[in-house]
Amino acid sequence: MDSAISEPPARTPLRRTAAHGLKIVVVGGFGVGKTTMVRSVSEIRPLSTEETMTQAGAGVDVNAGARFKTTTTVAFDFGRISLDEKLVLYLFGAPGQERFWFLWDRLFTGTLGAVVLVDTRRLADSWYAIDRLEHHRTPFIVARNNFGPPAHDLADVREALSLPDEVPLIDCDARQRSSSKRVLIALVDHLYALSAARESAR
Ligand SMILES: Nc1nc2c(ncn2[C@@H]2O[C@H](COP(=O)(O)OP(=O)(O)OP(=O)(O)O)[C@@H](O)[C@H]2O)c(=O)[nH]1
Ligand SMILES: [Mg+2]
Repeated sequence: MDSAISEPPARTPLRRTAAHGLKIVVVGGFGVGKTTMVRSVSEIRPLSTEETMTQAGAGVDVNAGARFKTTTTVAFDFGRISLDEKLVLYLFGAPGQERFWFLWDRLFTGTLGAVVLVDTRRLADSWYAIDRLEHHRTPFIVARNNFGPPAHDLADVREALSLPDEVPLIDCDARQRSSSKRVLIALVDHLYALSAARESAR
C-alpha cells in the first residue's frame, strides 16, 4: 500500500443517525488510482481484491504507461464514508483491466453516481467508462488524478473527452484522504443539483 495513505481503523461502527445510503462507483482505465482512492477515503478497512500481476498476464494485461504496477483489481474495491450525520456513501472501485469490464454493468446497478478517474497521460483509457455511464444514464463527475505536474489545462481535458459543460471536472490526488473526500462531495453536490433541476422542471 502507498505509504502516504493512513490505515483506517479496523472497525468504525455505522452511526445510528445514518439514514441515507448512496452507492457510488469509482471507474476509469487501468491503473488510474481507483483502488488508491477507495482506500484513502474509506472509514472502514476496505475490501480489496488485488492480485499480483505475473508473467502469465503478459500479452493479455496491457500495462503500458503503468509499468510500476505489481497488483491489479480482479473484482472490485469496497469502502464506506459517512459524509454527515445522515448521509453514508458506499464506494465501489471497479476493476480497470479490459478483461474484467464485463463486471461493470452489474456494478452500475443501483448506483446513484460515479467518479471517473483519469490519468491525462492515457486519456483514451477513460472513454469506455464515460461511454458506459452515459449508456446507463448514471450521473458522473470526472477527476484528474495527480501523476505529476499537469501538462494540460482542465479546459483542454474537457475538450479531449468531449465533456459537456454541466459535467464537473476537477483535479485530485487519490492518495490524499482530504482530496478524495472533496471529489466525493463534488459528486454529491452534482447529484443534488441534478435532482433540484428535475424538481423545478416538473
Ligand atoms: N503519483 C501518483 N501515484 C498514484 C496516485 N494514485 C495512485 N497512484 C499510484 O498508482 C498506482 C495504481 O494505483 P491503483 O489504485 O492500483 O490503480 P487502479 O485504478 O485501482 O488499478 P486497476 O484496478 O489495476 O485498474 C499505485 O502504485 C498507486 O500508488 C496519485 O494520485 N499520484
Ligand atoms: Mg484497482
